[in-house]
Amino acid sequence: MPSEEAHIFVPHPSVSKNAFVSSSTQYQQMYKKSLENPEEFWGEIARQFHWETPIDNNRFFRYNFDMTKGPIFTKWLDGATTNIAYNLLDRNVRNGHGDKVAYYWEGNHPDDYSRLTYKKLLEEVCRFANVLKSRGVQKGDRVAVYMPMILEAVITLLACARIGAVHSLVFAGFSSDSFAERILDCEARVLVTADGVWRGEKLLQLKNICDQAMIKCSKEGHNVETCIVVSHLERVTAPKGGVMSRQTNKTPMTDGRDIWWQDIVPQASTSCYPEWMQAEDPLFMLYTSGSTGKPKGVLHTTAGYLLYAATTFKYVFDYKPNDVYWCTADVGWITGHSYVVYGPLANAATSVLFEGTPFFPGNDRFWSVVDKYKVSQFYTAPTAIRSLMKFDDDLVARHNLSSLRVLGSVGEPINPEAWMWYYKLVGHEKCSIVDTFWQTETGGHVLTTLPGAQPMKPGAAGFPFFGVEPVLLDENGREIKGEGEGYLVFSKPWPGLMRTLYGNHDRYELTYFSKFPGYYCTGDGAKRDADGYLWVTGRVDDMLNVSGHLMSTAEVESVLTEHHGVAEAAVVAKPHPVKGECLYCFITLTETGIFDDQLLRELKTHIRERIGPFAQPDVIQNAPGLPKTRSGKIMRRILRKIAVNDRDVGDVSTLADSSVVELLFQTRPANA
Ligand code: 6R9
Repeated sequence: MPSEEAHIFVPHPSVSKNAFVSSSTQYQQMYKKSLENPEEFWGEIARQFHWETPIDNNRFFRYNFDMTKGPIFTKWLDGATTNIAYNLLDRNVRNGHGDKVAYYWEGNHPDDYSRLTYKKLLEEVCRFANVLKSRGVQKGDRVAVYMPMILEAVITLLACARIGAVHSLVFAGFSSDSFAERILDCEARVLVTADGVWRGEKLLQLKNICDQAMIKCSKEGHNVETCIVVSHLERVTAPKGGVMSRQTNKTPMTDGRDIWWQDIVPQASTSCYPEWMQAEDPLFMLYTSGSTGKPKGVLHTTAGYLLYAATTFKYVFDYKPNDVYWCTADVGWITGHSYVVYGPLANAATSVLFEGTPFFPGNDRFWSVVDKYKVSQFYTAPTAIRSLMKFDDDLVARHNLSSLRVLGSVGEPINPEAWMWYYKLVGHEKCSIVDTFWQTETGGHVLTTLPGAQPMKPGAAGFPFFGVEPVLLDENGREIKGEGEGYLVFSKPWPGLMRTLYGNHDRYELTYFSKFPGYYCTGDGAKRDADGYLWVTGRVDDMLNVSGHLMSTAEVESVLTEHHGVAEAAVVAKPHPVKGECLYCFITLTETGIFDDQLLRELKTHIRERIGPFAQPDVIQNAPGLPKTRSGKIMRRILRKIAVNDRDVGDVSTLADSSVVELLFQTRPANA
């Protein structure tokens, strides 16, 4: 298939006609206002929410991004007080949305599903908030959460928010070591989890992992005092039918410390007065991997995060009252926090909460769920799209997807091949695609097109969201105006930007603000084209330099996946005596792809033609799987080790499946 990179796709009239932002001009007006008059722009939005202490316009927004002028800080709406759970629940119930469905829960097994209205969610949140209080949790305390995609996960987060506790959710796929490290870092005394969960045909015994983590914490002198466990397995269908009772599953429970959720929550009162929080009080922390050493506990605060999650959700997904929205991300990463929980609820949206995998019971599960709930906005990651492209098109085509209007992508640059497949097969060339660039640190989308406003270019993130001012800098910190490529940085904060790294403000300043004084540094590269579109080229440390030619891994990967035999590609640099670096490529084949000399020849020719002779790979390895984090990001750090046959790969605890690493070591090609 030829590259469609140069193509532009105008939003379909059915999308732009009724969109909140329906033209480029309207976007530009709103964008201009957001930068020139943030008080007015965000003030209007803030008025839709409840403030217990009103907003003080003299302290609306302050910041310092320049370390030479003093400590780095960002403050929004300082002095105002509010409660996020109150705004997401009580306010919506009061506005007549009590009987509206907040979540359709869809289990791993298609026989398991349920729904929760706003009114019921409010009651459940209050109950659990009262339980947390009864276990001694107070404002400012950290609560560790290790949960699957079940309604209690959302309830737990909002219960924390209601009483001012700081939730620290760790993705339930992290090892007990990683979890222990994170519990220790935030000194959580209360932990909330579930006995286990089915993911496809695999059973994850979450409570066992928590037990091991708690033992490790005790050895370090930190004791978790309360562990609340949702009894989940007994209420869902096992992959091959039947249920698993508490007796057969034998979840270990420690007297005095561990309590079943079901034994304590139903008795608790359904009303709980919210704790009024200062605008800059912490809401949650979420760990993200650092390039070295300990994971970073990114801290988000109350008012700014609320405004930003709410506003990006509304405009980027163009959410309207009768829509059903579905984000497939796990709550364990930032996309789950902002766009499964906070953003949708702030807009009184109806969402799907999906526990399963795209491949169970069949490879068309996503499309059958879209059809079942008549989903209008679908938000997923390029890695998921690529893994589904491998299968027969009929798996998509056999389902009615006509309810879809907006398709979202997040997590990494989307290669044009995957974009086109998403656009044509899933979106029937009628849906707008929003390629949302953002980070755990940014709290919400920072670069994207808006579905009814701008034409889309496959692979380009597009334009800054309201209030966001992106800048491209060269190595010497000089601004690149107009067309060009450089470091992607931001010159001032928007409401959702993180405020610090928990317990380590020095590391925060050093990591994000020391390279270019006066700018927040994303660590990503980007290029601006002649039309002003921004294309994120990947992490700056993922750049390749072959004989002085700088190229991004994303660029080469995208060309490799244009070949019909290649489903996914990951490219790393390998030191080379002559070229400095050479390309080492890992490719995963499609169902019809055959790894033979002909394929290798075709790929090399294709890269030569599309990028240039200097980009010709030295090694192409057949990779049935790639080392990926649970959120689907390829860990190139590990691939770089495989490329040089260095088995000292370091921490692999964040990998979804660490066995692929050994396999790739064993199958290195002879010429590697
Ligand atoms: C939301 C999320 C952040 C890193 C980020 C960048 C990459 C995310 C992207 C993208 C290109 C996109 N990234 N979205 N790159 N286009 N649309 O993924 O947060 O897990 O913290 O990762 O992901 O490299 O710096 P997080």
